Amino acid sequence: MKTIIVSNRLPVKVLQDGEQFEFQPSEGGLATGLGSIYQQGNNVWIGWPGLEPEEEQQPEIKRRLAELNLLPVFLTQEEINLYYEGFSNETLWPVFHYFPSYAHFEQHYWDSYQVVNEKFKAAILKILEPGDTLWIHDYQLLLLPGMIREEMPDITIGFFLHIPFPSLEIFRLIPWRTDLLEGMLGADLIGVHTFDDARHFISSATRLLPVQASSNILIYNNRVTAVEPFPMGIDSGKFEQLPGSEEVQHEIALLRESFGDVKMILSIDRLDYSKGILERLQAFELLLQENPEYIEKVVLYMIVVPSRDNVPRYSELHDEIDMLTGNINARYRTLNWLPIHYYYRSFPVETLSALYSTADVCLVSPMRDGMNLVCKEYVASRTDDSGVLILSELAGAAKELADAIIVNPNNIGEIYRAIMEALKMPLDEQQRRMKAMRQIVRKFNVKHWVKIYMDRLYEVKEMQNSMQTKYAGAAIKEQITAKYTASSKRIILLDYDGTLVGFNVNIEMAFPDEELLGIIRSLTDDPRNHVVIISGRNYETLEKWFGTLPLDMIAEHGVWQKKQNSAWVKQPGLTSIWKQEVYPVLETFTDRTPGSFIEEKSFSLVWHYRKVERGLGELRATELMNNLRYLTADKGLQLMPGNKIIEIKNIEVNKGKAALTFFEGQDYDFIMAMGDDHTDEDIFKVLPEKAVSIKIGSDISAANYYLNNFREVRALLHSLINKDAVRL
Ligand code: GDG
Repeated sequence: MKTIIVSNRLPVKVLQDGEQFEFQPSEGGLATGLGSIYQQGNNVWIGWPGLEPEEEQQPEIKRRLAELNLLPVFLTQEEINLYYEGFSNETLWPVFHYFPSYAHFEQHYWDSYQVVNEKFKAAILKILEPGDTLWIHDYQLLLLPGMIREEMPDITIGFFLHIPFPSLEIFRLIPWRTDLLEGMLGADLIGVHTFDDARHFISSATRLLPVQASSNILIYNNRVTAVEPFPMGIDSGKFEQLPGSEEVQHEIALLRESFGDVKMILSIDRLDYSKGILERLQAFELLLQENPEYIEKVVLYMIVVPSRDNVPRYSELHDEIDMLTGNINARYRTLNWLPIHYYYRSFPVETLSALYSTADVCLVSPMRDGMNLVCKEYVASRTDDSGVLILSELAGAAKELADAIIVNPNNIGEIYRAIMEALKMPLDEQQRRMKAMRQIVRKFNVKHWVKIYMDRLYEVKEMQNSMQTKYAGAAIKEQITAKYTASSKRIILLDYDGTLVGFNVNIEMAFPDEELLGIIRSLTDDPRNHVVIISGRNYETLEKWFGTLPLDMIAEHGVWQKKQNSAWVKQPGLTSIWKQEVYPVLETFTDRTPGSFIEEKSFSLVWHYRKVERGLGELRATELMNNLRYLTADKGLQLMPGNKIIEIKNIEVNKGKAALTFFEGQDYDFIMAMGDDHTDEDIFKVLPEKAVSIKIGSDISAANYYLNNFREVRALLHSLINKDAVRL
């Protein structure tokens, strides 16, 4: 059993010297965090090595990478253009970072994205074995979990999205949105950085696909996927220790010497429009403009790491940054002082560490950022607890680092005021805030992140196994039929809506058709069969539909019972006086929610929202539940959310309890119950072990088996009747 990490890029730096390749493991946060996993045993990391070698060079590269437990997926230049720079960076990246107007929706980008995801799939399938665990990373590979799931239905798949997940109204703009969601839902656990990302994913999944959600657990195609926030951390130990090293000490000394008393504001990002670099420059300019006393007293030390400069948007941004920086420097510089120290290149981590240690202020103001690790690295590096972090509220990290000065990155005036506040902040205040943030960064470090993610992934897998019910396929049907034919005293408990007939938007329209009546008649014709229809409907309806057949009935989940040839009787001791208080509450919700209506039964009230706009109905239902929770608790009432309904009923009323009354003094040798919603779960739970219980429409149940829909139920009932008839 091995673990396979998959990401677009392998964690290596390639040093190419003519025909020769040299590989160095990268020191990035993700690589460090996952190092403990992929470097062990026969575990492996699969990804693009970051170069396009000739075909004959590939085996050698493969061999060299294998020594580092890495397995390459080679991409052609065209694939890099269309899948990576195209669909990943010109379609997904802008949409996911709330820049939809920058997005290109190009069919050939999408085609290539699918082809490359398939390529990754092929590479994985070559080595994937039952029992293995896959952990797939990021937006370049959104389709991959679904593709693998199709081939290996039981394999454990984790997926982590490192960038934000946008709100539904933004996400739905993508022409291929449902394919992307389906791809992600192939995972068992979808990890994101923040609760908001999880919330947005859940709302997109439930609105764009027939996904059922119960809090953060989603059910799609009868499979459970959990969606949860796991805020990614950094290798905090490394950033705490680096400033102590000789090399970093030396660089710190050089920086102190050249800046002296001048305060340093640090800014480090990859070149990206999501990072808010231009707005940051404008805020710094405002500072100099409004407060000339800061001239020669403060510098902005700005590193922009080259990134994606083949994408036109990025090269434009590069030009704009160059220009604005040039303007500010030209306008404000003096003979001995340059306001912005701007570098368009990357530096060794030792230089970063020296800068983190020296900077009085770190200014991190992205327009959107999944997490942002730079701010955490700054915090971890401040071993004397001094320094001030200014952080955008739209970086995932702002959810954890509440002691930073939090700013809206679009509000240039606010960033400017935050810089002023930071420059003037007394040391004890700096230390109070930094200490609190350092504790968080240290505790939620990248190893912790990997651990809690992996632990949760296995928990989700266990949860799936414990909830899973077997599909009543051909072999199981055979067994059920064999039991049925071998028995002589049978009870068959049948729910109605969703079990014997399909779900109808009009509740009056779901009456039994001729085929169904034929099946029930054949069942009841057999003297060995005791058939019970056990429904939530009112007794008048059941009487109208089945009153003439030789069967027993339970209406309103157990309030009313009718044994063959006798009258309907009511469960004793029930009261409905509570309706006077609950009804008006339901009425207010009905008035506010077009399409909803109230159904009144003798001992229960039902609020229906099946005709309400999707999403609004669910929202109001949750609100209604919260509203009624206290009102119902002390009145012996139960609140039952069902399929597009909320039912309020006496707590003693329960299908399971009602079903048991048919077992008193009886000794059945064949017991079968079928039902589709969670009121039927009460029956499944009370039945003796030997009973055959079948859930309809979902494999997540206390029942032993499941079937997909009422047609399969009818087919099973048909085969019971027919098999038996043949034997007779
Ligand atoms: C994506 C998401 C999420 C920067 N300059 C140099 C250098 N760096 C290192 C930093 C830091 C990393 O690059 C940047 O990480 P961020 O998190 O800030 O940003 P993205 O690259 O956009 O990452 C982001 C992240 O994924 C993880 O899930 O936080 O939101 O966008 O570690 O130190 N490293 C070196 N020289 C440099 O000049 N050596």
